[in-house]
Amino acid sequence: MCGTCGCDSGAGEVEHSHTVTLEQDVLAKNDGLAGRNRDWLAHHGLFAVNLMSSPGAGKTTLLERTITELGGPVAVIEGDQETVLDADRIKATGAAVTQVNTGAGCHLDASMVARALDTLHPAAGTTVFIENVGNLVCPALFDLGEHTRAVVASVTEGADKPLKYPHMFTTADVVLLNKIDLLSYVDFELAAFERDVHVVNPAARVLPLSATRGDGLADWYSWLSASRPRQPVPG
Ligand SMILES: Nc1nc2c(ncn2[C@@H]2O[C@H](COP(=O)(O)OP(=O)(O)OP(=O)(O)O)[C@@H](O)[C@H]2O)c(=O)[nH]1
Ligand SMILES: [Mg+2]
Repeated sequence: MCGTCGCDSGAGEVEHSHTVTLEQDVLAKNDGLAGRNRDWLAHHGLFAVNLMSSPGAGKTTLLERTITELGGPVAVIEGDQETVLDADRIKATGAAVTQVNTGAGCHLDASMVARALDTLHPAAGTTVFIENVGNLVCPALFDLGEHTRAVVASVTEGADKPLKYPHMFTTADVVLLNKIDLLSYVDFELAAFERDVHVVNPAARVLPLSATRGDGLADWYSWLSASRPRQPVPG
């Protein structure tokens, strides 16, 4: 994975036949920085959600609609290899946004998120959505210090993804199955998808939805508010 796309090149990868293993120290260093982000977020009264998916599953579309309908202060960290296209879409909603371009890298890491938080400096009570780089592999390995992880899958990708990309689904708190407005046009077995998510992650919630048509979004908003950490009562 990382060895072929160039991210973390020279940062300690060991290649064994067809698999590439990130050395533990790269991940350990990231975990340390993620812990600092977690403390920083708690100290500033913020709620952070890491949104991950393959390219085009609908992360930005879901964010545009969520920002408009959820209410309350929202800030967004946009991760993409290149361009500010997604940041421009988020900016149009009125939410604060900063774009992180990873160049050859295929995931956000905790240090990138620390810098983005420093730029955004969201006010207490803000929900910080982190749109990770579209990729079902590497982002799963990198803790960003987020409170919760949402994986967006879509019916056009096929129902076999939980078993083929288990790391992504294993670390998810919620799996948002997007584009269900297209179910009648594609060969996608919803029951098999849900079963396989629970094979790799029995605790994950699966929420079918359509970011464009609006199905299931009330469940997503309820899930967000239930997952928000309770703010300490001042004094
Ligand atoms: N039919 C349908 N199309 C959708 C839905 N959600 C998103 N799309 C379309 O899917 C395409 C990709 O959506 P994006 O929101 O840009 O996807 P993304 O996950 O942010 O993509 P990357 O940032 O490139 O990884 C766009 O053409 C959207 O209009 C949905 O619920 N139904
Ligand atoms: Mg996007």
